[in-house]
Amino acid sequence: MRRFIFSLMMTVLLTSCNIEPPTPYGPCPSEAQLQWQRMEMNMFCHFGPNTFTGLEWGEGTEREDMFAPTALDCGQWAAVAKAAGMKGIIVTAKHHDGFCLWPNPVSTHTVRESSWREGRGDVLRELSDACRQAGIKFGVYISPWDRNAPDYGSPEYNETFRRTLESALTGYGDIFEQWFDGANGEGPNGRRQEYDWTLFNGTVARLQPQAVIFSDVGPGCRWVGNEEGRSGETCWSRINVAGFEPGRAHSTDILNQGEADGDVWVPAETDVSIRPGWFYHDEEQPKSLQELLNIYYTSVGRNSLLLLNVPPDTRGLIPAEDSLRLVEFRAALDSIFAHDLASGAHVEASAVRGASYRASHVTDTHYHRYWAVPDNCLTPTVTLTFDHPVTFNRIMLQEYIPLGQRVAQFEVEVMQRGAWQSLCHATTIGYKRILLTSETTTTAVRIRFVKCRACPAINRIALFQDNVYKWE
Ligand code: FUL
Repeated sequence: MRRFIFSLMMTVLLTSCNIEPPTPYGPCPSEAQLQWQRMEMNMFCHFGPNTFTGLEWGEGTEREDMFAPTALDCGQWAAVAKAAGMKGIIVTAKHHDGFCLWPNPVSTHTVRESSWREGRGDVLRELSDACRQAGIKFGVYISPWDRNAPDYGSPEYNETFRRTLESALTGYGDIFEQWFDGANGEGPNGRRQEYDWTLFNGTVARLQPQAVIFSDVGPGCRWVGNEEGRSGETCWSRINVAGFEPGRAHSTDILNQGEADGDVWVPAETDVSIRPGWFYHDEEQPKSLQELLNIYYTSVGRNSLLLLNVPPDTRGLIPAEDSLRLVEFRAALDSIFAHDLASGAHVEASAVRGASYRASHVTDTHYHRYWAVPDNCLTPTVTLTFDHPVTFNRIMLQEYIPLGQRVAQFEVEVMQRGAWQSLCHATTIGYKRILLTSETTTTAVRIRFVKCRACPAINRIALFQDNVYKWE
């Protein structure tokens, strides 16, 4: 009898410890998309003939000798990116003018035809090596639109472009992101191209299976719909893609906000330049620290990845003004997010799925530990209580996105003079959401989930005091 009771107790104990995680809801990120999203901030480098001509869209007829950096040092680009806390660099290996920053064997408009380094230079080689040395990832922008390729506008060009991809995607190590621009203008013959996206995406998938493919409609990540650094206040990482293709995508509003019922996981990437142009122009200046912080809050803080363009100049170096601004930006982010005021809170929830999903997981920093509730519990609350009053003006929340995006609406309340008062409310969370609030002092914060598409799974709630960004 005693043995029976013992084994019964063991069974109960084991089942309570091994409660199944919530079932993934809808489309979910692939491992590569999850790793990509966790990078949060990457650097974009527009560099090529336009750097020297002052154009934004080169004609394709520029002499190769125009490309003449006097002191190219990709180690400096990587060092700047690293100091700014960027996890990867994406370079314009080929922009619309067709000029290739590497000796592409299927083109005669490349570094090889220039006198830079006696035609033996290769920017992709130098940058991929520098990234590897700095411990950051390397990605490429390769424009399908080509104003130089003689066969552009004919079926043969798709094969030329496939071989271009093949040459850039082999021999330079792992590529974390392939950036496809949807622009489709006229080529040197005045013709436009019918792009073979199945061939292009298939080539990337075959040669660099872990690469996240960017375009208006993914498949890896999508354009956020503007170049101002602004993701939607509501931002789903899902969209419907049937019937759309790069350059012929949804409205920019849909790209900006995603679709709650989207059939595929294609998270938003916010690409924006630190200067007015994408390429370096002498007369332009980098954005202010306040502008950069605003961009951070409206991109990383709204469930998207920030791809910040920092254009190298005619020397082939990132100008001092830009690198200093980035160091300031990093220092500001570090000071804002260094001290999580919620870390010592007592956390209680209206429901808990089981011991492995306890509420206190929201204040630890272990990515794969999260708070979850039973399947039928769509409107739970979680309360953080403090021994001493805390003062904060930023709230950060993270959903455990390996299980999909589940929260559609929530409210933040704070304890004021013995009663709960509403502080703010918002819609989606996704990978990361940062809410800006007025400065608030309280002994307890409660998050009330008002509408969830499936029981929420939350891996982080944090509070910060930002004394740098002046939010109106
Ligand atoms: C656009 C391009 O046309 C711009 O020149 C720039 O490269 C930007 C990132 O994407 O579609």
